[in-house]
Amino acid sequence: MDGGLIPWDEARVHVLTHSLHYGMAVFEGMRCYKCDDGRSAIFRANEHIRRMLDSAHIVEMTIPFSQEELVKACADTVRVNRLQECYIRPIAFYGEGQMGVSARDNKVRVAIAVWPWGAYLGEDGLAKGVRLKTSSFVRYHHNSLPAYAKLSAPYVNSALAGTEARKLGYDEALLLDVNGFVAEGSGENFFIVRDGVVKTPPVTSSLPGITRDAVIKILRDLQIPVVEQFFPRDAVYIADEAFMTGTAAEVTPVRELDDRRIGAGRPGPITRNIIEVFQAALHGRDARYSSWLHYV
Ligand code: PPE
Repeated sequence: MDGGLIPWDEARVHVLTHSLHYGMAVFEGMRCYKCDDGRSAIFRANEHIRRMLDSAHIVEMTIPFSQEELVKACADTVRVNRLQECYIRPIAFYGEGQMGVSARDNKVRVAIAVWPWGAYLGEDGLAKGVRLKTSSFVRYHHNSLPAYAKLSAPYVNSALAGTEARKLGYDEALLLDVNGFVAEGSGENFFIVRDGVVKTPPVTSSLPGITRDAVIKILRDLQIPVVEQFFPRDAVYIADEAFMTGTAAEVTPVRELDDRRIGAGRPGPITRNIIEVFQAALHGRDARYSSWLHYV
């Protein structure tokens, strides 16, 4: 925290921490995996930290550490906690001092926490596919909140959608954008497959996911056509396959939207193919993707 390693219980902040009140914080989520050779590696650490610095730049927050220092600090935090596999959460936020929405002179604090985190949408969902509900909450327009910045405040939109879907008995929400096109899940990007072509919405009302980017690269390497295109919810109803991507969710198959079965109602061949290659990449089994691994 703020450049030093401190015990978990001492990682505290004041109640007047500015970002706690107004949501102006930038963060990341990464995963560290135990590779087949026994070493642990953070997946695409540099890309995640670059996005964190981009997020800070978008909201004019100055993070007092370089990309290199932040990547090293993430690896150090994993190492001292002796975790072979874990989730990594770096966050930069304004500390206490001035109050008021636009106060910007407070110290920028930076913390990195690590902990073991299992299947985001459940082991069952990962194996058999999850059930989604189109959300009554619309994904915010990029002129209201920047789409490319991973900020804390917009997660209220995600939390409202995610909680609503779970209360209704579904595994996760699917949010539409202000034009009514499919945007993303509360914490995942979204893809469909029909007639062998994979489609995902362009990132205007969704996070430019690093897992999304990895999956697009894998699809191109598999010579499976993939296009970025807007589509309405009914395109999902009639899709052959659908899946979600994210650091926490990895590649999670989707078996239903709004009670309509998608394809055969179980993970389809293209989804399974992607999962296999993605898992090989994460665990250092595929040399094509070795540059994605940052060994701790
Ligand atoms: N969209 C949203 C809204 C999102 O939160 C994430 C990640 C993604 C897309 C996928 O991005 P990427 O991880 O770079 O592939 N969500 C993170 C937070 C989850 C949480 O509940 O906290 C994550 O997966 O780590």
